[in-house]
Amino acid sequence: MPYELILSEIRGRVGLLTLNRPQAMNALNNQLMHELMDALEAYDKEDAVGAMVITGNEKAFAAGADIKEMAEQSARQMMDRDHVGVFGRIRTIQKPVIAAVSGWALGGGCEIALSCDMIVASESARFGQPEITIGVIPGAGGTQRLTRAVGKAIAMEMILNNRTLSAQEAYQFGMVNRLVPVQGYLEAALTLAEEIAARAPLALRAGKKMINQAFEGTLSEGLTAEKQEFYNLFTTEDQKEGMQAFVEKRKPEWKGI
Ligand code: CO8
Repeated sequence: MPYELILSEIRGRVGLLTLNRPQAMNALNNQLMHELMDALEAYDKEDAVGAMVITGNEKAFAAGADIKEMAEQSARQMMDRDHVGVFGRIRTIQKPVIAAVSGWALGGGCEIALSCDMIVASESARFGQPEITIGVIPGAGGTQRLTRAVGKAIAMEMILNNRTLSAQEAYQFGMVNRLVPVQGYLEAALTLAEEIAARAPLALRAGKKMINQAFEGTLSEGLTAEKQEFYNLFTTEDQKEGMQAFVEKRKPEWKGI
């Protein structure tokens, strides 16, 4: 696929997407965001891919939305071009997505990481929502997802006073799954993604959907939906295969049906 600002490749069963605007700290301009979302959606439909990893480079995952592109925009222009809506496409991805973060994950960069299902961080990662310093607030879920991820007190400090979190702090606050030395963070994310990609595809999709529902909805709605998803999985061949394989003491072979 002819992308200019991202790199995309399949490694094993993992679709690896690398933000590739290093001269601008991977600032997320409109073109880059469209390419990223197009590539994620393509891998979501691709049978050879079971999970995705989004990464940047050692210095920057992404330093936020492209300020130079936004600086002169009117509210009307921002709405017409739906700058925020393109970030929202990540929510529709059904396969697991892992962010492999090193260096700066600021503003929209932090929001992309928070929109992923898991975060693997290098020891040099730094997370922040510095929008207050340029006269705005996070617009791609930061006020909502960050607050759920790290709690109200820390989110307030980050969003109202530009506190950045070190990788260690983000790990302690439960925002990050794995904390890894810089030279190993991408491999760690790819290994985690490969492990997940080898699991039963329909159960993966149902599990992701239900956890996201827990994040967004009420407990009673979530419990009702979970029960339905659980029963639905008994219509699949993979459920029969998984349980039969356990009984026969062998490894299951998933078909995704
Ligand atoms: N936008 C545009 N260009 C950027 C951005 C950015 N967000 N970040 C860095 N760059 C550019 C710099 O302008 C510079 O370009 P040039 O060489 O042409 O001057 C180049 O990248 C290298 O950057 P620095 O020289 O500044 O590198 P430093 O190592 O000194 O500093 C920092 C790195 C700390 C990351 C610094 O660049 C910085 O503070 N960047 C801005 C961070 C920021 O404020 N991010 C929030 C942006 S707003 C946002 O994300 C809102 C999202 C809302 C939803 C989406 C709607 C579209």
